[in-house]
Parts: sequence; C-alpha cells; structure tokens
Amino acid sequence: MAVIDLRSDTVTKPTPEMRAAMAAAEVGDDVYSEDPTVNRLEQRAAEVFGKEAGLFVPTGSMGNQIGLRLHTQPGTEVVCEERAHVLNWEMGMAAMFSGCQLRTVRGERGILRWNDVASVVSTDGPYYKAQTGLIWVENTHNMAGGAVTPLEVMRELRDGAHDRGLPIHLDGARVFNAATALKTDVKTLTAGYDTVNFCLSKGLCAPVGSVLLSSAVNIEKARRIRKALGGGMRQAGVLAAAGLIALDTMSKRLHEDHANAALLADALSQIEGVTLRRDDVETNIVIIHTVLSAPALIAALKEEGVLASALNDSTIRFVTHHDVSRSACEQAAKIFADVVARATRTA
Ligand code: TLP
Repeated sequence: MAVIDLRSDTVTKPTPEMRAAMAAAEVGDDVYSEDPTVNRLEQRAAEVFGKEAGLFVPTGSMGNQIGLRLHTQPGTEVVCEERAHVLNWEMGMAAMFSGCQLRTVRGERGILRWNDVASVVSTDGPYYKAQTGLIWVENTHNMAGGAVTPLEVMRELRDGAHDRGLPIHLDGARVFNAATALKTDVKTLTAGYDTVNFCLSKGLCAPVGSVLLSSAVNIEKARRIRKALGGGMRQAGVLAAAGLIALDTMSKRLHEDHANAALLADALSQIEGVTLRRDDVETNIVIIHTVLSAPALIAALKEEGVLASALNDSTIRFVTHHDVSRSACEQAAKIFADVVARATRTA
C-alpha cells in the first residue's frame, strides 16, 4: 500500500536532481568558510532576499535561536504570536540559550497587528518590567493553518518595531509559500527585517537545512553562535548542493501544493462533523476541527495508509507538498470521509 503522508512538508525527500548535485558537490571545511558550495548557497540566498549575508544552519530551529540570541540580552522579552513555533515547538530554547522570556499576543488567524504588539512592548519602564528586546513574526504561520501575513502588515510590523528602536525577526520557515500566495517575492516581503530565517527542508524538498539572513556584521556573530550550538558542519556542501536547487527551482512550484491544499480543504469541508473555514486555507496547510477524537481518527486513517497529525484531541493538520500528487490528495479526502463516517456510526 502506497502511503499518503500529509503529516508535514518536512517529510519531502530530495529530488533525483538534488541527489545528483549532492553526489557531485565540491566541498571543503565550512568551519573555515572553505566549502565552496556552502559559500555559494549563502551568497545566493542573500542575493534572493536582498540581505548582505547568509548563514547555512542545520535546522529552522537553530536558525531561529541564533536570530533570537543575536538581538537580545538575558532578561529581555521577545514578543510573538501565541501559537508561534518559537514558543511551542523549540524546546524552551529562548529561555535555555538566551535567557529570554516570550510575551505573547493573539493574532486574528495568527496574524499580528502592530497596535496589539505595541500594547505589550516595554522600552522605558526602568524597574518593574522586563524590557522588550525583539519582535517576532512567523509567515506563513504554521499552527494558524499556514496563514499569510500580507505585505502591508509585514511593513506595519517592521516600521512599528523600528520606530520603537526594536529589531524584528522573521521565522520564514515557509516564507516562499507566503510570497507565492501573495504573488510577490521574498525580497519585497522581507525588506527591512533585521533577521530572516527560511527553511530549505520543508516544501522546498532539501533533506536538511535553513539559511539565516542579516547584515554582514550580524552574520559574522551568528557564525560564532552556530559553532557554540554545535552547528559547524564541515563538508556541508553535499547538503548545500541540494539547498541551491531547493532555493532556485523548488521555490517556483509551491502554487501546486497550495492548489492541492485547496482541493483537500474543499473536500474536507463537506464532511459532517468537520469544521474548517475554507477561506482560511491560503497555502499548503489545512487544519480542521472535529467533534470526534482526533487521535482516534488519525489512528484509523493510518490503517488506511493516510498519515496526518493530531494537534490536540479535536484538531488535525494536513500538509500538502511535492511528494503528494493531486490524485493522492483526492484519495486521502475520500478515505478521511469514510473514516469519519465509520467513527460517527460507532460513536
Ligand atoms: N515545523 C515542524 C514542526 O516542528 C511543528 C512542522 O512539521 O511543521 N518554524 C516553523 C514555522 C516551523 O514550522 C518549523 C518546523 C520550524 C521553525 C523548525 O524547523 P526545523 O524542524 O528545521 O527545526
């Protein structure tokens, strides 16, 4: 039975073109900045994003945490959306590694607005409050169902932060999905952001890796922080070779994943007992709510060869990507409808 894996776009496998490039990659010791393929990826990523420099890191989590460390002092606060990855999925590293606490704001569909952020920013009270050190944006917003923060809101947040003298970081794990949905480019979308981290390993299909982008001065500091975290990867050109294809080729096909997510959302929204705001599905993530037990549905679905993630007792996430075709998505939706019907009869 061919498995239809909709748990995450992190499950994508490197393409044959990537594997060929990996086998042929020229390499050197990247801790000495002597890996030509890593250097090429970092320069190319900086060019695509219009930033001065880039740093290849093993994971999105590491890129985010280096960004956080770069901008903050222990005892300061990072303001983020309440469902942000940095808060919920990065193992408490803001506290563990940078000595920071996270101050959350609820964004409508995960989208922060400056007025709400400003209401929790603290830059002048000398004694009784932690001072804000950094503003944190996630676009697309994973746990808000791949929601896209529009360009004008990205600018509003950037300008609001800078007017208060605060840096702003973008967790752009899926920023190419955001740019695709907005029909813009990542350079325009992330202009003026002090640090941007994006993932090569999710919808872009590279086996490993993210790139942190910023000023040349920040990236020099970031290189030391990466080493401290054990992220100096030596002959990492074999990975960067796949990353170059991810960046330049795979970033151009994300509309296909978005179309498949739309198709899936259309089909799932017809199922009784499933709640889903169809218009909220803008990119490659579909989050549904169900009156039945989500873990039980996931287990039954797995028996039929379809994998998805239960986010809690009543919420399920499906993520479309390169390795699931349109017809596989259609099939997954039919199987899910059958599983729900069966579970409803026995409930
Ligand atoms: N997201 C993973 C899980 O960790 C939840 C997924 O399956 O979606 N920022 C965002 C917005 C992410 O979605 C993720 C991974 C990361 C950062 C971290 O990337 P990695 O897994 O490379 O550390």
